[in-house]
Amino acid sequence: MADCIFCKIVQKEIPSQLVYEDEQCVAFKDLEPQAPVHVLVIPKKHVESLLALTDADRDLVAHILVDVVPQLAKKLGVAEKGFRVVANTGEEGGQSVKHLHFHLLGGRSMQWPPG
Ligand code: DGP
Repeated sequence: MADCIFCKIVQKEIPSQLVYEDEQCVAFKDLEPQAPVHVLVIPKKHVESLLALTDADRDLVAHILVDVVPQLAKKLGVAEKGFRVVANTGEEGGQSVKHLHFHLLGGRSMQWPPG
């Protein structure tokens, strides 16, 4: 999508610190890290949010959550102690970039409830 900053990251039109890439998704370091490990895992395809997913996206979401996130958590060294995956959705959910993304946060103890 033309004006989407994450689509531009996918297309390598703007730089990012990529930590993972395959045919369906990429992961890169968050520009404003909230934890020692903070990466964003996003589909290459533009999907606005969780609410915009359709039946056709089941394999894509499963790929991200079943295959990629656990593998990345291990690779980034947070699997053993634990980590958090967050998909902020919509205005009150705190979503600032309207391209579906899963925050993978780790390397410190997380608090609950979130702010
Ligand atoms: P959210 O607030 O859930 O929509 O998270 C968006 C995140 O994206 C936020 O933590 C900051 C990050 N971010 C925004 N723009 C860029 C960018 O250009 N590059 C990178 N690496 N991260 C970005």
